[in-house]
Amino acid sequence: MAEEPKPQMIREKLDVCELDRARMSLLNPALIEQKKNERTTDENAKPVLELMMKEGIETVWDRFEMQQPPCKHCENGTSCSRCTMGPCRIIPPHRIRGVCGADADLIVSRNMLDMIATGAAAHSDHGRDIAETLYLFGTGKTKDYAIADPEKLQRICKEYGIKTDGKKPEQMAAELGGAMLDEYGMRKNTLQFLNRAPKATREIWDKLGITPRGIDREVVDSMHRVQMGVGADYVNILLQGLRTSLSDGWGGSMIGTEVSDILFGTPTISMSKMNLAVLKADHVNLSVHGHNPVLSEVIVKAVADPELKALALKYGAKGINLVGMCCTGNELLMRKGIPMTGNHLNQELIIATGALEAMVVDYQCIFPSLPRTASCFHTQIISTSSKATIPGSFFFDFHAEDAYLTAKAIVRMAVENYKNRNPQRVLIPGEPVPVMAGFSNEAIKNALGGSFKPLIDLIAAGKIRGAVGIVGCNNPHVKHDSGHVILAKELIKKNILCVETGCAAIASGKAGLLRPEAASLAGDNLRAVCESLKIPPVLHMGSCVDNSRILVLAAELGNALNVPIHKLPIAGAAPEWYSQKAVSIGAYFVASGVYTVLGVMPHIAGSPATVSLLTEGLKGAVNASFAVEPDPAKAAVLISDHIERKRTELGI
Ligand code: SF4
Ligand code: MSK
Repeated sequence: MAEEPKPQMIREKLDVCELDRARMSLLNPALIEQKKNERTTDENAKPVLELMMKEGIETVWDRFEMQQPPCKHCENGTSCSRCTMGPCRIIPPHRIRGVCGADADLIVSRNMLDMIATGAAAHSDHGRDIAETLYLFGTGKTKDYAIADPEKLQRICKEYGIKTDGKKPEQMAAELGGAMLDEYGMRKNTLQFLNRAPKATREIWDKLGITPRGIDREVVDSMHRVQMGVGADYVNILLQGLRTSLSDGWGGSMIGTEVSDILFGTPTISMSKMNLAVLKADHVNLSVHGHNPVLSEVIVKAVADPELKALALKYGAKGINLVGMCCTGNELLMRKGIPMTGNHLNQELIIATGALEAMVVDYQCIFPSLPRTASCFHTQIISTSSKATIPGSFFFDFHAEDAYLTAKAIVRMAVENYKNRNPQRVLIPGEPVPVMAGFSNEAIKNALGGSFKPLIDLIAAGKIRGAVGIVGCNNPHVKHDSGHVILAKELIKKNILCVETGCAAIASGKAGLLRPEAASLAGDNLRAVCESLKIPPVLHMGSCVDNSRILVLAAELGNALNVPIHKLPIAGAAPEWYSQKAVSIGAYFVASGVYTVLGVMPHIAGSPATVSLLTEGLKGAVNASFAVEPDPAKAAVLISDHIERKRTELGI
């Protein structure tokens, strides 16, 4: 029998707590009280944040303060360090070009394209890892996965033109996985899921020359264009940004979502719990953080392993409590109902509860600081991707081929670490909030009786004025969760349905908006709809890659009404975004025809031409644009006005 793998320590175990604390100035109680309330709206997070401030344990907010004021040139996007003739900054009136001659428009647009390509690469590489797992399962290289949704496997095979008659699931999986992996290069020169978009939307892309040709191809093309001395036209560069983002939304991310559903199950509506209080004082607590469900799904099985459960009892725990964080957490919450601890700005706080035995991370949105925070507690940080090794973490080189053995080894480490917990240091604040999650498009249709027609009828009748996708991260520029929660509350009051993903959905969950009872906060008409369907007015649709579900929803509404996406009474919003991935999401929303309001200004102000193109000029190209509005209440007005305009244009 194969042995469980042993972890490798990346660099060395960090013992930096006292050193780090010595750098922090201790705050007086009044200041701690003030900062706690300024930094977050998450009531369960506040006592933990207070403890960290009292003990001088650094958090993301401290580092944010230390970084102020930011470099003005970086903030405006007008600094460039792409080559060693620089670095260069644009400082009018004299320094208006870099050494190579690049002006502010070129520098800003190249920086923007770089962000989009980085975000698209991250999402799409995640999608590739999932498609590869499907392929490995199909070709018999791993026995640790199965097909959880055979109907979807058949359906997507048909979409890809793969015959299914008489074929075993393994064969279909191998052929579909292979066909999807082909879409990363340029052998096909097109992406299958683009065909889901309404014809009129696809014609806009074709006319503009932004139909993506291959997922990797667009990312590489973008990287080529940001090299010094390639293009000098900011419009051309930004249009490539749109094309690359479309290869993410309708390509890599959509593959990630659909194949995750095939392998792990298409989400169905179910209840769970959210916030730091889902940790249990008398259990081994193990958190999964990051984005990719390929490992975490197997950890779900390993925590149920009788041998490991018995081991937990032996160490004096009542059991093993698996909890989620950020989007890996969202993947497990959506499909398995695993409780969620919190979103992006909660990741250091969960360690400071003193009740976490292990934080298992895959990739994306993981603070490099986590092992430093963990050095003040007993938590072990366990990294699992060779793309994302983190100094101070224990590393397992995770592969789908021996997934279960690795998962068991990880859970065993967490269980064995329980004895190192100091009960005096445990602070699990308050009570968890119930949440209803699992709103895949399939689940929404089921709730509506089998199709989106009732939703379309409700929108046409004005009972629901429209729908808004609220997505994206947390960012210390914004009081934690406030942008998401205020925006969602304002919109539902106006009878606008909110569909959410990522950290936005977690913010709403912690604030109680994912409970059916939250219908009482909605306008009369939306409230009546939610009450009759027994659903909340804010629907949790999944992780960051699951923004592709929002695209599919928009496409299906457009196809049903026979209109391009830009004519629908819908919008997008990212009130607290921070990540390059969020820029790619925003870009594919806009490129698909969805007006999108950002709560945080991208680093583009140094090029008025770029600002004007993104907020106005794109209307003439893709019939949608970006807006920036940091005040979520004002953003709600912008969105509501947009939705009403679209309704009038549609004659409803
Ligand atoms: Fe300066 Fe041009 Fe080099 Fe950028 S690419 S660092 S602007 S010389
Ligand atoms: S985890 S990309 S902070 S949503 Fe997807 Fe949250 Fe943004 Fe990461």
